[in-house]
Amino acid sequence: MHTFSDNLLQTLGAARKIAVLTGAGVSAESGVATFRDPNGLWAKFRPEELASMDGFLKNPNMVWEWYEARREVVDSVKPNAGHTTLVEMQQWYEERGGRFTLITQNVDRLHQQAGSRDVIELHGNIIDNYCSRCKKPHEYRYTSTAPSVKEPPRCTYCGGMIRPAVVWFGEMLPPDALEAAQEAAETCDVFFSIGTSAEVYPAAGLPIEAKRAGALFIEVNPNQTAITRFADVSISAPSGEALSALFANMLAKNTIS
Ligand code: BJW
Ligand code: ZN
Repeated sequence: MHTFSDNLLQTLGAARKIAVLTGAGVSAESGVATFRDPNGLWAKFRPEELASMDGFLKNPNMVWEWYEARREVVDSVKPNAGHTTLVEMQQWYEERGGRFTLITQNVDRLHQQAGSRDVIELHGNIIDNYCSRCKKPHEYRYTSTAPSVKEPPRCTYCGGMIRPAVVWFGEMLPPDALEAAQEAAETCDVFFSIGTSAEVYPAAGLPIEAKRAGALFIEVNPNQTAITRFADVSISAPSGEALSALFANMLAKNTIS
């Protein structure tokens, strides 16, 4: 059982603008592997080999199959207490005229599946696909009932290879998403960084920008990260457990008194 200071629970109750950055750790309790943990997705391959245009062009079938395997996992899992608590928090703050911005690096759409609204996706999603050459969207979608596709489908317009609609290393983040995330970071009262190693930029810069602009910076992660030393409050526990306990305590504190 976690104990949270009265001061923290009061600050959360009084906050008007909340911004939250999530990473792969939030989906860990649903059974989706993270990237950089010891048994994570990159334990066997170097990130650039799988998550870059160069890697895709060198090894299209391997990269495509890696995404298909991850789609199979994502298709079969459910949001966990971390996802659902973030939905409840959004409702609670918005009902009181506050602002709650959920910014995610995750590509699994579990936040949306849980019911979070207006989620800012910094790194795209693993569901959609588009042509790596002419950039037109492609209708291919993974389905558990169809036989798995072993190589990238071809574009109906130009014959180019179809790729997942994620953001790879060396690629720009969607400009609108990044701008909205930066605006939320710069104007929030409280910024949460949850389940991310904070190794990948520009996402990893958001908590620091928020803190510099005066926000309280809360990190939720069972392990130390690249930015733990900057956190005002560090909650060292899995996010499903930690967020449900934190929110329940916050509600108790702010309804009784
Ligand atoms: C738990 C838990 C539980 C476990 N509960 N927690 C500035 C400085 C240096 C480099 C750069 C820079 N700016 C840009 C760069 C280059 C690069 C970069 O950042 N490189 C770094 C590695 C140094 N960035 C980019 O290329 C970005 N683009 C860009 O900047 O464009 C402009 C530009 C273009 C060209 C040149 C220069 C600039 C794009 C980044 C795209 C990242 N894409 C990926 C792959 C997506 C596709 C896919 O899914 O396959 O996104 S990389 C991968 O990492 C994925 C994730 O979203 C991202 C972050 O990972 P995350 O979520 O933090 O996961 P993990 O595994 O790292 O951490 C999990 C955490 O969970 C751990 O801390 C655990 O402890 C914790 N955990 N269980 C809570 N139960
Ligand atoms: Zn094309």
